[in-house]
Amino acid sequence: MEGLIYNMKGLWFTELQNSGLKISCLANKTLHWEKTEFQEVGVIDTEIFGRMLLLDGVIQTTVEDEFVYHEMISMIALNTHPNPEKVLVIGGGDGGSIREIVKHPKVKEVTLCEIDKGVVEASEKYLPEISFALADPKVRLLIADGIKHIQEHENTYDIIIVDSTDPVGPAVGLFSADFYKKIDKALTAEGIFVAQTESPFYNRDLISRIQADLSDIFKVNKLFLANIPTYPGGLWSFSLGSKKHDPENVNKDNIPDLNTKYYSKDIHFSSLVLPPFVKELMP
Ligand code: SPD
Repeated sequence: MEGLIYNMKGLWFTELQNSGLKISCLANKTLHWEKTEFQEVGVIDTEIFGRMLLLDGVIQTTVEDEFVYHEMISMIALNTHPNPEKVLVIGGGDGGSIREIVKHPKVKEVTLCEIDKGVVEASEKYLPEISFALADPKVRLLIADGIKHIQEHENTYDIIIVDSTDPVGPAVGLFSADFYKKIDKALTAEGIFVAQTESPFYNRDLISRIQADLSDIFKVNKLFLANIPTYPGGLWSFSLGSKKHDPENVNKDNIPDLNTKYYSKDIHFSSLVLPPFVKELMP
């Protein structure tokens, strides 16, 4: 598998995080590898982060640090919308975001639209602690193209979450202004959109372009941050577009306790406080 190298010190997985940066993890074993119609899907067991999902040699999630990403991509929007009954996740075939979303008492139905069946199957088999909620009765699992799905579902979802890979190859379209306009149409009148939007250190142009696009479409546009050790630079960004509700104006007393390990009532607000070098990316 791409990135796995044996040397005298053992089996090391290395991700080329960008043209000048690599991260290496000591691996105990390769549990799964397959080439699907869309990408290379791998699961390895690592010394520090436990089992790790790789897509085209890029770390997607690990058993040890996944909670940060999955709680944050889900909880800020869920606790900002007054009645998040219908939620859509595009991508996210590992099921981690779904696990968080079904925790919310107001969610009635969550649709997962993942293009690659191989990601869902590998996650169900090797990452059960992340994927188990895919079997929840509130979940509707579609193996389909997310862009096509939102085009066919106007005024349908209260929250849309784009839990994508990096903006290369098949995911490029999920980071475009055209896509955000379609998201806007697929959302209901008080709808909220959240997407993972990469590193504020290494993807600065991308983040400022996304925020500018969102500010053209949505009444409220925000960026929030979380620390994810296996992603480039550790500090990670999420972008939010909202038709009405501002995550900064949420009443703290109304945030339910949903058994989270990173997200909390305080983190809800503090994650939206941007250091000056990130604030300057905002329009
Ligand atoms: N650099 C990797 C970014 C991956 C973001 N998506 C992760 C999907 C986890 N559900």
